Amino acid sequence: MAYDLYVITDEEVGRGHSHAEIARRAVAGGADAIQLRDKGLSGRDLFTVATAIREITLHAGALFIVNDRLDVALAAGADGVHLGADDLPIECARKIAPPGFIIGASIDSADAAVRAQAAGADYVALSPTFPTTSKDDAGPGHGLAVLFAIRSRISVPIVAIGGISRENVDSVIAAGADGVAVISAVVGEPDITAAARDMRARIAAAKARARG
Ligand code: TZP
Ligand code: MG
Repeated sequence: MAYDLYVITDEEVGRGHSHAEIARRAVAGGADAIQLRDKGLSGRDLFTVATAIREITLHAGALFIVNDRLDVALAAGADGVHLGADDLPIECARKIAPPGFIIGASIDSADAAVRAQAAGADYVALSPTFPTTSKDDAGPGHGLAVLFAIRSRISVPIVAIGGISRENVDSVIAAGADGVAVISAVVGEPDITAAARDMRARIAAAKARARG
């Protein structure tokens, strides 16, 4: 499963584009995974949007992950759910989810990454890797040294999230990230598809440089 370019939908950053339109434009630019993230929608509205994005991602061959809500993710036929410290514990989600269902976890340290992997996470996201303005309570960035430390302690993929830009994506991959999850660097750009394509190419080039 590829998490190289993991685009998180955000209608505020997306200048009037709907979640579905953001997803459509991002996969057209080669996004490997789309996360539906909206803290304000009711479960019913989130389900409706999730159903639309499921169609878009299936056609594009991209992964579809729902933020926070395992119930919505399962009901919409998503590939997975992304869970943070305030969401269902990973072990609980694992009990409910069918085999093969992806559970991603936000973590803030190498120890937390080890615990998340042991609990059954399929990938971890270092949150936030750098400072971000897209999440109010994100806190300070943990930085490349923490990313590097995590790499030697777990085997599941690591996604860097928070403040990832075209300028720093190379350093994040070099520090051991398997992919980057972004809002502003893609969703906030005037041409979402072109921005996704550019980030995707930068990630591929960085991986070629870092891993040979
Ligand atoms: N979780 C941790 S940081 C973040 C989320 C949802 C926001 C990432 O947005 P950006 O604009 O790529 O920094
Ligand atoms: Mg959450």
